[in-house]
Amino acid sequence: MDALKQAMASAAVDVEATLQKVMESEDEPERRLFDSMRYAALGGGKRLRPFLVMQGAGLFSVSRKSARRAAAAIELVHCYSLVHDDLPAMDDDDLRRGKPTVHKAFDEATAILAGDALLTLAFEVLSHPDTHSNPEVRCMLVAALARAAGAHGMVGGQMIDLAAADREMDIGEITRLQRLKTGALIGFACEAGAILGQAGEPQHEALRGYAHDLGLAFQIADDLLDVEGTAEEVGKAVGKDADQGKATFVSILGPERARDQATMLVEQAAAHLAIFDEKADFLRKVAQYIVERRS
Ligand code: GRG
Repeated sequence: MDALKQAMASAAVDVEATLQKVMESEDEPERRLFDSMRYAALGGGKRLRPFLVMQGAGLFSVSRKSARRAAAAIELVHCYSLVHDDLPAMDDDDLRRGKPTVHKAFDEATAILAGDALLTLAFEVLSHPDTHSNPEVRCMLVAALARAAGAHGMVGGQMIDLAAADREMDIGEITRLQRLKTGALIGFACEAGAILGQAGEPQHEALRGYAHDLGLAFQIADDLLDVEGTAEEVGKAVGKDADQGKATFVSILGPERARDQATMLVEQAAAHLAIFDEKADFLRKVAQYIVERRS
């Protein structure tokens, strides 16, 4: 296994353990809710956002425990978004991370509650003193994640996406949609370490620039996988964008130009990290991995 994959696997193990701990079983009657939360959040996914948190935290000598908790919080929000996005009222998907979606394995009402509980648990985790000894830092983390996940970020992007279903969008509109829908959470993942490490503005600025380009490259790769990947590889239905007549980077630019654009964004992302030493090497490498991945 190469060093990047090893580091990603190690971050995934760390975050899995923290997720297990914060979702410990309850007795009946809430047990079903905890089962559905664990089903949604444990044992799957690339854990990319947690990896970004851990690597960002590594730039500022943040304790592994703090980084793990922030990483778990962002993964909880990500998992909630997947559960709700898969619901019949949204994307209506049966397969996620290679297994039946939460509303298929449980039921719709339970899936809604599981998403609600995962989202709120993220803020409980961040605001706990174990995440950081300084309450001001915890408050900054909570505010930044709330902004990234809410109407000014992911949920706002999802609304634009729904509203765009019946009309053409140009490349500028798609870029804005994706910056909110997937970019905002990736942005928080990249900056969380700087918040935990109480880094200076130039460091925040560099990580924001990196995250911006990384988020777009990630989305282009996701669009390409929807066209070129198989359900077996990606663990979810493919070909959905075309079936729904959705405008994407790939439908507008074509696969070749989209791939070129992603490669250019990866180079640009790495350039933002010039102010950091070799501690940022995995962040440089993961940008490349993101566009080459097959899942
Ligand atoms: C429903 C509130 C709400 C928001 C939904 C992010 C999102 C907004 C929906 C997810 C649906 C989706 C497929 C978005 C495209 C990009 C994306 C977030 C893919 C999934 O992320 P990965 O590839 O997934 O990191 P894993 O499973 O590896 O964690």
